Amino acid sequence: PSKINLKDYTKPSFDVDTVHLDIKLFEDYAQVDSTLEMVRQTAGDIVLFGESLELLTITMNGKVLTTEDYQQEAGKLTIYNVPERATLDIQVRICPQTNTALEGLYMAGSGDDTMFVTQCEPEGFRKITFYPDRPDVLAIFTTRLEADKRYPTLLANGNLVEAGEVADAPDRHYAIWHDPTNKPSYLFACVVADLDVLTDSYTTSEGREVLLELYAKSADIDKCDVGMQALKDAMKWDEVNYGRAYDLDRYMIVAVSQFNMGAMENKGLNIFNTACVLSSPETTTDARSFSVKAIIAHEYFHNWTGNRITCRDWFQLCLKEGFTVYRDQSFSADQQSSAVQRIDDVATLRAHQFSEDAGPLAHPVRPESFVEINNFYTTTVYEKGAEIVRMIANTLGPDDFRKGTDEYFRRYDGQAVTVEDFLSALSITDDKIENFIDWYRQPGTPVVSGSQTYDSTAQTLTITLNQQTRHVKGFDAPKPLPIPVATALFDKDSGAIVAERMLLLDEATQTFVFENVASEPVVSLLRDFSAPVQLNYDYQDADLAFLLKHETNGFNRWQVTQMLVNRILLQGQGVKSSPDVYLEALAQTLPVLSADDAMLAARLLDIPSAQELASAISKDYDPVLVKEQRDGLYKQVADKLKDQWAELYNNLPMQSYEDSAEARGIRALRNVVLDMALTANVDDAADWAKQQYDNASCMTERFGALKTMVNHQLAGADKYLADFYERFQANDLVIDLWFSVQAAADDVTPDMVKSLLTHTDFDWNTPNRVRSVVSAFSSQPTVLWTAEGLEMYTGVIQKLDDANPVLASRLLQVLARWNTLAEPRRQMAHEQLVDLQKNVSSKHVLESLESV
Ligand code: BAL
Ligand code: ZN
Repeated sequence: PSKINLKDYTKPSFDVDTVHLDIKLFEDYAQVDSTLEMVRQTAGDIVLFGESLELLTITMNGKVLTTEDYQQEAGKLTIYNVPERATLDIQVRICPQTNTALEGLYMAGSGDDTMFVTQCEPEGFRKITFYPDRPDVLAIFTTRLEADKRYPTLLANGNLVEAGEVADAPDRHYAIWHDPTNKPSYLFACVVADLDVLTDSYTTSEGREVLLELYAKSADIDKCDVGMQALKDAMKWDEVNYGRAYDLDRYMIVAVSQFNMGAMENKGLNIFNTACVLSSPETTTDARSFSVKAIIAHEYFHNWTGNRITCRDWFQLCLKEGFTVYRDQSFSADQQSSAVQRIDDVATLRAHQFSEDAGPLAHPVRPESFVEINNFYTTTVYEKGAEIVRMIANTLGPDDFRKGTDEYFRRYDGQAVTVEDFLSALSITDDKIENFIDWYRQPGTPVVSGSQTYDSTAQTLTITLNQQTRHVKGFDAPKPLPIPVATALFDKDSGAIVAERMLLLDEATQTFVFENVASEPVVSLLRDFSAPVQLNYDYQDADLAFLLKHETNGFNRWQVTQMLVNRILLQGQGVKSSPDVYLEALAQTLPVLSADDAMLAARLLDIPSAQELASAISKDYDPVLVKEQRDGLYKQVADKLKDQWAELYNNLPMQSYEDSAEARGIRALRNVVLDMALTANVDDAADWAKQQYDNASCMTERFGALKTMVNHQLAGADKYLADFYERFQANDLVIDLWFSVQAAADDVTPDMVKSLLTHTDFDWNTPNRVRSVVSAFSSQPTVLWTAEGLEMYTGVIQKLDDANPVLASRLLQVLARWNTLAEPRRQMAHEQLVDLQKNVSSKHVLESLESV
């Protein structure tokens, strides 16, 4: 497949002023008539994109075009000899009913329970009609939808202009929507369905009364309150923190059960995966419910960072995603403990993005070429992109960052822009910000190493830091990046901070001198994870234990435990630590912390999963050894505190459900303590699990208990699994949990997964269900990286390659680390991937296999 390069970007020859779409849905096809008013911008032909379309007619300025006037090849339709202005009328036929790729307009559901929805980002609109489907072509859309009346809900972007019956067709009706904002085609959306709606309203800081609507199936409408509240919170938050108010009279969200992504920010009409919008205490875990709020906020924030200011081309995807993730992370940090939010964001980054950056699919936050842009909706673009914005925000400080973002919105509102434009606006108070561009261009995670010397005569502490980034094949030799290293010096006697500075490491090696330091301090570096780097500092275990005790915020304490764990399990910086210091420090910290901040206590007990630990291993990765060591340390923690688990568990009693940070913390810690107690073989812990399940007030408690029973293979776990299934049979999202807990079980086998894949409730057409088995299974590397495990996994990819290549390629990315495996697994994995390569044809999957 051919590559598209950033350096080849050229402006479109024609702009589109207005688009009129008329989409008529019939039993087994849809007809799409469009009228485009086009205006020449530069010399050249009109180039329209179109895939899986049957072209019926095309006219220009009233004249029917023939193949003399245009050429159609490889997803493109080129029209020659176009005057300055052209009105194009295009009629196509499409088949949403057989569209299993879930891009463009597709039918979701089955039998009597179907609906039609769209997903156009990044290049789905070209599956609806021929169009200059690129983000730098902005137009005003008017959409007419026509369908059978058994689909009473007809929605499109913007405002409803008209609705009524179709003349001479008593079973059919229509609606016309007009979106007054200029938008790229990837933000187009429509929905044809039979849905209930939860309605609310919000008055913006500018005095606009906005109708808020959340559409879901009638059985799910009682699970929409959390999402609605989150939307109102997000609207307010963006006004307060960025001065951004909503700009239309209506904001709609639609819940869809078959969706490739989490959600989509279409202008005024967000479409959400049900998993990312529905929430109720009985059916949704706290973690999921919290992420529902974050995703609602994320999509809402896109209205300014993505929709009103959009991307010039898809290489700039991080422009909207990195900034919007940073915004949703900041919003979430205001909804709970900011330390816990930072822990979760950094844990995700380290587990997934560092791994991606260390493997063959490493790419810059702004890639320079791609075959299939869908393959670049990655943690690098999103999460590392957010870290860059965070570094800039921290470098500028809140006031100057706000000046910079105000300038960005002022300068580029209504435009399609680049990362350079973003940096240029943010630089108005500090031109060094433009140096952050190299973070967008260079792949690989920098490693920052360092050491200190103390001069007691001069009373100076000198810290020497250096940075190194691996040279990723196909890219220029890496350059030093500007790396902000938040640093504090702690007095060894008092435990107090004696100096605090943000060091900017922007050369390969640099020294930083602290004056007037009365005695050699303990240095805390990279506080709050001030840059997305790996840190190797010349610590003694005792320094880390000291920091665990004295660090001033929860994030930094967690970071210290992670360093200790890494030194125990991965010999960080060549140091092999004994677990004693870590175990002792935990034993001292936990009892106090569990009473003060249960959520943080739960996080401190986190030992990274075997999968996460593997992401730090670049060579001769042995999944069995990593799991043994990881489980071994987990058992040591459990045993060390064995006498305390009962008291801790009993001090966290189950109460009636409450959605407060404190209540969520207690539930999280109780689940961790339960698992620890079972690991330590505490008497009665099996009964606690059963009682917790039976008396649960919410899904966090019930599912926590079930998961523990399954993972510890408790007698009776099967009975509880069966009960769980019975109770929640009607709820797809809970049945996804039921599948996932089995597919991710500690004792899972490829055969068990195969039997889940053939269960009557398994459905290849529902990405959530596929992920609930396949992605869950991939969290068990010791089984995944076996001949049978890989055969099963690659079989899934092969099966999905044609039907849903976006999903297939996403699932395949888990296997990218095959080349770090120790032999003989490496060879075996290589052979299976070579076989897979021969049996797939989508450019999505082929691009993800390029390094094989
Ligand atoms: N734009 C795709 C979904 C999201 O990142 O919001
Ligand atoms: Zn986004």
